[in-house]
Amino acid sequence: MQQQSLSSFSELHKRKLETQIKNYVSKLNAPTEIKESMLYSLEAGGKRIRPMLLFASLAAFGEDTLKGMWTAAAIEMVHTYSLIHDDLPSMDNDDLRRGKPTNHKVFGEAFAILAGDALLTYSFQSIAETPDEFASADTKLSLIMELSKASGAEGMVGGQAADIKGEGKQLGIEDLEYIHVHKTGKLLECSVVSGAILANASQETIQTLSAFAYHLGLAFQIRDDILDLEGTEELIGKPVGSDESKNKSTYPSLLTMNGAKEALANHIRSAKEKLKETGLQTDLLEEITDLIANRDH
Ligand code: GRG
Repeated sequence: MQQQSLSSFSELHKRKLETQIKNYVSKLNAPTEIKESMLYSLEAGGKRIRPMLLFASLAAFGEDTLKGMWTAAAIEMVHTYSLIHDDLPSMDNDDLRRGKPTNHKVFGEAFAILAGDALLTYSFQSIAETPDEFASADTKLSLIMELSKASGAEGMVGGQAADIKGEGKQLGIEDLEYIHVHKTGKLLECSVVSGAILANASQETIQTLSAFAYHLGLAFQIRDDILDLEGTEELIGKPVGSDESKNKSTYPSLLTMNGAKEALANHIRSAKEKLKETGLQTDLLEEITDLIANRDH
């Protein structure tokens, strides 16, 4: 079966997802301020990489991508909550996110915390509300289990905790990998694996797709570090590797810029090998992989 191009696939699915999210939050029987705070960050211009991975994963199995809408919205809600809390004064204390004032700058710290909490809890409700024609009770339970593990102490929260613990210390490559595999990678993996769960894939295929997502997650982060460093160097007008860019452990600071680029290429190659191993129709997943390797923001 010939699949459609990634740009038309993404455009269509992004539109459907954004409508789903807006309707979902708007219909909540809750104080207006909390709904506004949730929607502000949900609609602040995210790239929707995680939902697209889930839809592309379903497409690889030749499944109806609509099945994944409730889980895709759930994962985007968890991602959005993590960004709101990450920006708080007690964490990164950021004033801007995606070029706009951060949630706590607009709604205050208490509402930013509450909006994050509401998004996290709402995500599990969203999966549970997947119509029965698209997912059995067992499937929904597996999806909720997957998302809980990916977001909690064994996943994203664990990665964030390790990151905070490592602040100001010189980390080794293994520590750095632990942080990124958990902080960023687990939710990306959950997106790909959720598509496979909805498609009733075998354990073997799920494991191969998890391995794909592991390499994709690290590639995503290495690219992020490279972009950050290039941006910093441009801003401060200093050559790559200068002292100003060395106050944080990153892939370029541990491996040099060339080493980081090489590691990125290796992870992209391994990710694509894993996709081939599945024997599925993985064109869209492959295109997303290339986009992540080459992204400029
Ligand atoms: C507060 C529990 C808790 C966790 C925070 C994800 C995270 C953990 C923090 C975000 C910090 C950060 C910038 C991590 C680097 C990788 C990352 C997740 C980037 C943002 O993801 P994109 O590029 O974001 O998909 P958009 O804006 O497109 O949605």
